[in-house]
Amino acid sequence: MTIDRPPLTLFTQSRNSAGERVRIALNLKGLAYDYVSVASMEAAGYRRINPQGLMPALKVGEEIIAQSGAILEYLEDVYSERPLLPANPIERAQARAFACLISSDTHPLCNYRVRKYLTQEMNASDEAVLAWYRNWVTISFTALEELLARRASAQSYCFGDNPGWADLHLVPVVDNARRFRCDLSAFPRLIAIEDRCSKLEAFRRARPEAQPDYPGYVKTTVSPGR
Ligand SMILES: N[C@@H](CCC(=O)N[C@@H](CS)C(=O)NCC(=O)O)C(=O)O
Repeated sequence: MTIDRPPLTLFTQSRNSAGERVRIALNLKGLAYDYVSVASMEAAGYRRINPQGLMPALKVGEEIIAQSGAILEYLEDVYSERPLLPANPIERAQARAFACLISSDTHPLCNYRVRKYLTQEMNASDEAVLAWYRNWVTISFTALEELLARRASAQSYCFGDNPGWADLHLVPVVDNARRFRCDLSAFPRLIAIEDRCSKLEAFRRARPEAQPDYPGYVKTTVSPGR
């Protein structure tokens, strides 16, 4: 069976951590794509692409896929030459579970629209919202750190010696935690992996400040990561 591989367009913006996951995946798989900044679009225009209005969305030929998890599954199915998931079924499931802890149980609680609701509708102070954010990060990172501690052998990345599914979820959430000045001192394994990933070109090219719509963006040639 021949699998169709139409051109890819990613609707995202620089500070879109779910979109950053997809940007890293595209880079790790060596896929070219067009970048469309949702910041440059009318809200109604983007809702015609993704009725939920959240980023990212991937246009594949004339079809749209929303939700970073669904986009990652699509890329993994169609561009399987450089897999992001481990080969072993148990490890695949564990890598997905690690990622879900971030994408399903952490990110939705800390998302901009949730923080905005707390402030604007619940009259929460900035300090209360910060405490809310740090609470969920600490709970999640404690579990993620323990998951890494329980691995049978030392590995360079979350699940194996190549960066993949779990790592591309980890890096943006750590970056956000730093922006909110969360105390990360209890999570040395997470930070060591995030540090290793951050030196790789695929991750560096996906960072917010490397995107053309980042405020003050300066186009530079990114040298290959170590
Ligand atoms: N579950 C969605 C989450 C998408 C999401 O929450 N995106 C955020 C940015 S990281 C967004 O569009 N936020 C806009 C807002 O909160 O108004 C996914 O994984 O794609």
